[in-house]
Amino acid sequence: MQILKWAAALFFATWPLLSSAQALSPCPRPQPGSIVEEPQDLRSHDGVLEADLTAQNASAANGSTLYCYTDAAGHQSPNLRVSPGDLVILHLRNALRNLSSNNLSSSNPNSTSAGRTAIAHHHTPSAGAPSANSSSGDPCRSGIMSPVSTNLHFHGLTIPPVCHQDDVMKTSVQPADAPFEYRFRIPENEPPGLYWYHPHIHGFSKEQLLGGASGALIVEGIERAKKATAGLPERVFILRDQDLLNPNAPPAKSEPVVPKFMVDKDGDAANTGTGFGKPAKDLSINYVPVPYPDYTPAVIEMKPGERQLWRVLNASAITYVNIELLFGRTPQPLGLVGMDGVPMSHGDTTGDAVNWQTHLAIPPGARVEFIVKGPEEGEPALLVTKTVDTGPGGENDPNRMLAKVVTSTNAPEPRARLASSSQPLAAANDAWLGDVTPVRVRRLYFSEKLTDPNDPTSAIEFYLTVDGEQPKMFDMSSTTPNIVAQQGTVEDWIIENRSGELHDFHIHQLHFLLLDYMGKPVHENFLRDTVNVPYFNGHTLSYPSVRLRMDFRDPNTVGTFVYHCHILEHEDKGMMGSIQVEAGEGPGNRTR
Ligand SMILES: [Cu+2]
Repeated sequence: MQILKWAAALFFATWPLLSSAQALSPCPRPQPGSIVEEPQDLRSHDGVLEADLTAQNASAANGSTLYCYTDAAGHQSPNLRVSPGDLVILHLRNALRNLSSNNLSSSNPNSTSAGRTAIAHHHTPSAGAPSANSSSGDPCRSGIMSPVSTNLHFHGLTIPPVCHQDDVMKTSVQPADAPFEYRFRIPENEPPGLYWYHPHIHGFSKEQLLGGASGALIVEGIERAKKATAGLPERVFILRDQDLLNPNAPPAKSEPVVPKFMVDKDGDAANTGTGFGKPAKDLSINYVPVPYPDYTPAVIEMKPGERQLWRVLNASAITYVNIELLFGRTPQPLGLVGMDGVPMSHGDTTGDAVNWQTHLAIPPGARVEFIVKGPEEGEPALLVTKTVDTGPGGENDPNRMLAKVVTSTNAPEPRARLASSSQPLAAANDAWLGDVTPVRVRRLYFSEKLTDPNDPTSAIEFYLTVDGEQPKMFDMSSTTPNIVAQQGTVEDWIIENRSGELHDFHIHQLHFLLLDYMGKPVHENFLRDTVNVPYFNGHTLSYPSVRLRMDFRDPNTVGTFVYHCHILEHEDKGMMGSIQVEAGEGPGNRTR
């Protein structure tokens, strides 16, 4: 009997090989259909959150590279939970390995296949190509952008764009470097909500994010801004995209339409315009993959009829989502209370306002926080994403399931619960952004160009250009910012899309107010840090555009940072610009 047990143990330990390799991987991933577990919480104590984060990678069975962060206990991509005023100290260790057999096909942006183009990876042309063992010298000045380089961007936080805080232009940590210290203070006026961290290595952002290098950062206290959330259990759901697990499978027989398979200029499955067909990427929810073609849903457990706050981050590299919660076939009301880390809405002095929606579009990089009520026991419930029209040049983001919500009175309690009563959040000191007169209007535009206009298969370049300037791929080594602005001011930026695919504008360090969408005022009473700019269909008299009021009033915006398309293969291939915000003269402004 004992021998049998031993034999069985040995058998299951070594077979199938895939599972044992998975278990040893620093970035293990659950099987499709698994229960959605939430990231571990790392909380601040006595005003300090100090943690180790190790950037890791591993080869996946399908040949792609997995990336993750692990904390000191080995937990993957933990939630960083902080309060305004807290000091954050992170020791970032680079344990990335050069998995070069994969890099040839998936990680090397210099590959000429599938429309990839050569880009500058280094600030100083004199420095040689980095190897896995090379140290950069000073990580603050390195600027090395390679598949094994890493750094951290804290998406949405208004913290200074300087080394050891939130600089991504020069900061780069190599595998041979000592652990690199991030040390910054969460501003006292940082709005409570969902932010996130991810590497920002220009040229390799897409591969690292697709591999899973991302995690949530939560600024506590949303219940102080939104009374309806007080006392609610809260959940953190991170949607990521990844290379298809079953790239050669035909669409499921249940699909009502089987559109022709086409490839776009990035080499991804092209938008079919039908809502069906092979997606450009698979999606996962908290690392549980939901693979094409069957989209076996993950499982979210909750108690029947329970109200919860769901914090959802789209950490995808290139995939748009548009989520719905269906009971049977009926979309349920989702009580939106926060967008891109900022509680909605301006003018809600009582904290009672909840913005009820039946679907929530989340571009890559964006976040939504909303109240849901669980289904009754036995009631079929599905979290799905509906198709997003990315344009004739865009990727295919079809309709698909993400997770089924399974209720039972025995469902485990969520790990975190919001405080049941709290001091209301102090009103903002600054005037509402919509009421401030902009000092100027700038016009920028997204565009794309084939390197050989006569060869539709030639490499494509991506641009984000200040109108009047020559379109150029972003050059990390350039010391001249594309835009210079003054701290203490606000500006209006009109962002046009002159290309045939959807782009996703994002700027570091600040939030903006969407004023006009496609030329029409939208009267939004909340802020964003990421916004869609619809594609040009070739027929309208003017290009599709958004008008944004950009907020440079906070002294923490002083410095040089970037704005870019958050479709990361566009950013990696040049769709980025830099802005220098010069210190203002107002009282209380720090000097640098
Ligand atoms: Cu784009």
